[in-house]
Amino acid sequence: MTRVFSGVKPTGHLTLGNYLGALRQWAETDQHRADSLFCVVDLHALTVDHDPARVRRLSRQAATLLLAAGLDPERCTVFVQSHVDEHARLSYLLECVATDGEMRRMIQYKEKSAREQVRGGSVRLSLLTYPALMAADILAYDTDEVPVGEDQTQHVELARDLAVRFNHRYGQTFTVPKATSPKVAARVMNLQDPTSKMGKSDDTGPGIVYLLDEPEAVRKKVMRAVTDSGQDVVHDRAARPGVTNLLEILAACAGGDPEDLAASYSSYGALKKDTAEAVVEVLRPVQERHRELCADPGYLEQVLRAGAEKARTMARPTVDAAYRAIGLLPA
Ligand code: AQP
Repeated sequence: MTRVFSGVKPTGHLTLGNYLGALRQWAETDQHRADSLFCVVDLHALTVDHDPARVRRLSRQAATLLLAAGLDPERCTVFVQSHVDEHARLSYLLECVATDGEMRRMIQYKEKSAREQVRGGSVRLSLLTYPALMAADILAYDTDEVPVGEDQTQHVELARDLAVRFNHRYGQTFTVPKATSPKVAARVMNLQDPTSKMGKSDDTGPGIVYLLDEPEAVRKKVMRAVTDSGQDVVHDRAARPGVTNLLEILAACAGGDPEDLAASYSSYGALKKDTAEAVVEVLRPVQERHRELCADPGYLEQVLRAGAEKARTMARPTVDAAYRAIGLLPA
């Protein structure tokens, strides 16, 4: 059976981008067709300036939202990365296989290190080595497929390269994974700056729809979305990024093809109104389920404990095999 692994970082409140680009596909498709694991990758949240209490709070919230989005612990394994030591153990071995150059080439490293410097902070070494930990997350589970939004495909490519290199040097150890992304909304853009990704740790609040935003807040944000000069509704990411983003969001939420939808609108106002309502409707069941889950925190604890136990059992043989293959004495 195909093995699927993916995760979400508790660096901020989860966004519509996280949902349409990743979570929804995990819940609606992946958990039904594959042996799948989904993880709150909390160690990754320590790669940038962080407040410990906030990371704890966001980790709990992200785990709750994974379940609220429809992940069923009877069908898939839901857990927290730091509860399974194998991730960190394997990450070190992969740092010994990766090169400094390939880490520095990662777009996310370039963007986030530049942002840290603008904020006057220093860049943590873990931000540079983050893709080795992400590769460990994936490779520890003999993963075949990694469903992610477009922004993460470069990191999955690197995990592939590291798996191939390790196998070639030290003998067949890892399954070589590949990234999969949804057909529409694989890259939801910021409503106020549609040339930038809608990112959960960005500062531009009005351009970001959060999964737990009230319907009125969602409507306001979508109605105030930056559109392009010109009046006609055209799907063209390069020339009309604002309108194209709305069309992609509408298509992802209400169904249909973004280019076909473009032909059915003659004004930005109507497009915004329909998009806002479609987003509100998509978020409604997630928010309802989130409320129910918050009323029973013991259930989440139980799911995460059982998930970590299962994940540990799955990861240990592969990580132990990697330790032996690379030349370390068995304990
Ligand atoms: N805007 C987006 N459009 C489509 N997919 C997206 N994803 C993130 N933003 C968008 C996908 O959501 C999954 C979980 O993301 P992550 O927690 O790994 O964080 P990220 O990819 O680094 O992006 P974020 O959410 O914006 O976080 P920050 O601001 O901390 O970088 C991934 O599959 C991702 O592709």
